[in-house]
Amino acid sequence: MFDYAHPARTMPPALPAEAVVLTIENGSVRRPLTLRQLKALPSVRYRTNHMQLHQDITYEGVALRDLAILGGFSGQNLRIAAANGFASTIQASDYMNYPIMLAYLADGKPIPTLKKGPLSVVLPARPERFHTGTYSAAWVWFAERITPAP
Ligand SMILES: Nc1nc2c(c(=O)[nH]1)N[C@H]1C(S)=C(S)[C@@H](COP(=O)(O)O)O[C@H]1N2
Ligand SMILES: [Mo]
Repeated sequence: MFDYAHPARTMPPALPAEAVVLTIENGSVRRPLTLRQLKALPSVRYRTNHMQLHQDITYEGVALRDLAILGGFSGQNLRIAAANGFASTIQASDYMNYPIMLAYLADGKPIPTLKKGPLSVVLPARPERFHTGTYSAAWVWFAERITPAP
């Protein structure tokens, strides 16, 4: 456990809720968000079959539409980058018309790394094309950065 008698040497790590988990960037404007700030935004929740996990899971998170509004690039294609260097483009026509989300809860619990968390892009059950090969790259796990697509 942590030894609070020696705070300078043994400070516990920042509470997870206070760590920056997502950065929204648009040109020179940079908006880092902690988990607490992300969870304070309007949320969406729905059940869908995760394309790579092949499991029906109820996800909760923030609609990409709302994150794009926050970044000031609503209506533009998005680039979502992940902690492992992967990045993918999400079409504006998809995220503006359907509640594609950045999920932080799966079946009511934080999403473990093995389930592609802590932040994972999730697409709704319909339209069906969201669950076909064309869209497999849209299911970005370990997401950490959102920008307008170049
Ligand atoms: N973070 C992250 N998410 C990712 C990827 C990746 O490499 N890293 N690959 C994408 C692509 S191109 C595909 S096809 C699927 C692959 O998922 P799987 O390896 O679990 O089958 O995840 C998508 N999400
Ligand atoms: Mo892929």
